[in-house]
Amino acid sequence: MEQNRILTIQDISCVGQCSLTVALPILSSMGIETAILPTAILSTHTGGFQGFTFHDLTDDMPAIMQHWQKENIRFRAFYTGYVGSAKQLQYISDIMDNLATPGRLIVIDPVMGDKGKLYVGFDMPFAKQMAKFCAKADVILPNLTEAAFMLDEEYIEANHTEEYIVRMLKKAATLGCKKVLLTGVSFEDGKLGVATYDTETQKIGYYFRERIDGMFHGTGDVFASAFTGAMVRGLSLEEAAKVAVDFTVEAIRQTIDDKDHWYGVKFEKAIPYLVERLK
Ligand code: PXL
Repeated sequence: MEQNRILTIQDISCVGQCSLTVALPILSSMGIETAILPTAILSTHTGGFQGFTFHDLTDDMPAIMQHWQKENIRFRAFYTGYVGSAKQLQYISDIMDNLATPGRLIVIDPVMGDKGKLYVGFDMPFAKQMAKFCAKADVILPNLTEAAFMLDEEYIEANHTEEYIVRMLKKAATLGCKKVLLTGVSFEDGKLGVATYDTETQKIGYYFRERIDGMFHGTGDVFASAFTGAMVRGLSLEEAAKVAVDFTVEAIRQTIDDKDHWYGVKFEKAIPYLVERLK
């Protein structure tokens, strides 16, 4: 059996253009066989819809892993996003240990908040568990909110100093991951981007684009999916970061004229750009 597939582990928000409904089409369009492990099923995401349903799938995870083990199913890469509980982190950790091909790649997006606040349903103890879980990663992709909660650091929205960003990158690396990619970095008005740090080469990199004003839900998942796909396709940390930033900007550009489209971005319209870019 060909084992060159990725497993992405995050929730299914049935409506709302985030998590698995974003990761699956993006990774597939990048030519990567993608298996999924849903952590929960929600009627919508939690970022603005009222009265969403939530069905937790934690207790399904051990049997799913056992079945995959029996069938000798393996994964060459793992990408985790929205995970609901510390218990799930333990199961996911077991899956990574038991079902990886040699040279596995692990990308952890420690999804738990944005704009200085945790999402509904997350708390400080979970942030600490997620911080521990990050030790397993080749690359972690926190935004500045998530980094601040995991590292007991101050959250600063904009006008960052280089000293602040470098401190966040280096402190995040002490969680035990090999590479760190911080999103939401801004050294000057009108520019927004990412910072990268590779512990092996000690190299720090930056990539910025013009800031597009507004709040765009789900862009973290769009970014993380394209980044992971680019890494799996063999791009370097910095190249994968650029592709993912540019794709996310393109998805936002496809959305800004539609004022009613508040719950996500129209990443589908940007997929041709991504496919072309990777040729
Ligand atoms: O985009 C991150 C995300 C994923 N899954 C669910 C969410 C959110 C952000 O709010 O609510 C269920």
